[in-house]
Amino acid sequence: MIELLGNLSEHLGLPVNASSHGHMLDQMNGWVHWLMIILFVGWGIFFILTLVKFGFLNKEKVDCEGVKSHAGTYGEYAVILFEAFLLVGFAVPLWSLVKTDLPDVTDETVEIRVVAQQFAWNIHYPGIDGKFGRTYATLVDEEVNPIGLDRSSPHGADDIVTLNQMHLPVNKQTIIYLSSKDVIHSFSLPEMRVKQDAIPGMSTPIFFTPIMTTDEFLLEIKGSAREGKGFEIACAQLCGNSHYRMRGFLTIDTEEEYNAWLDEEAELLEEEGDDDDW
Ligand SMILES: [Cu+2]
Repeated sequence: MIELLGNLSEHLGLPVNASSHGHMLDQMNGWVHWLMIILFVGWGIFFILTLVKFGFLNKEKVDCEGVKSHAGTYGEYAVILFEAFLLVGFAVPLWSLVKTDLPDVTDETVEIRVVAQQFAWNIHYPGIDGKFGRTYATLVDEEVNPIGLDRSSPHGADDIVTLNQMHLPVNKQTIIYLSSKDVIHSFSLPEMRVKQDAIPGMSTPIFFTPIMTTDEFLLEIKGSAREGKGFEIACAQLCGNSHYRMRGFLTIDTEEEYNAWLDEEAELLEEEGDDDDW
């Protein structure tokens, strides 16, 4: 029953869901829409009844005593009960599940940092050692070091930093530590059902598990208006005059593809290092 009513979300034009928790949010969305449909139809009927009863048909019979029936009051109680049920029964447990109950970090967990700025996404990978190097505001150089990474700090030498390009392996728990360099942005992955404000001075953890690779996604959206366009990172918070072009790209790889990409990035880093020696 819960699932059946929640399936209304399939008809709401939502993006394809590509994360393990997404269907729960969609179901919740379905339930909220049922409540809204009931309220809309209920209030609409009430409005028309009122027009008929006290309006153009019955002008002479209108008295000044008002309504004596308690149906309206009971109706309001029913709505409050249903809203409380949605809030306590669904929304609060779901919020804790997808937002506050941080998963344990294991060897299998993918941890990355995302630093938003006007108007780009800097993606920071810990590299082979799995640990992030230190970053300092004083080292920030918009051309060569946008996040101020200290390559000489412990664990910093192998870190990988990309601009607007995020790769993740499929079916792996991902934790993103999100922050911002300037104003408030909002990190949004519509297909992953992830959206979180990026706030300067704060590191906000977000977590999800992708369940669909980019290749599978491209097959899934074939024939739709979205055809040919993979996952994107959108900024969902008006953050300045070029907010509209603050767009990143997310590729969900198979495990092998992901490791190959990491190797490639590590090689590029080495080549850059060689260049510096010259
Ligand atoms: Cu932004």
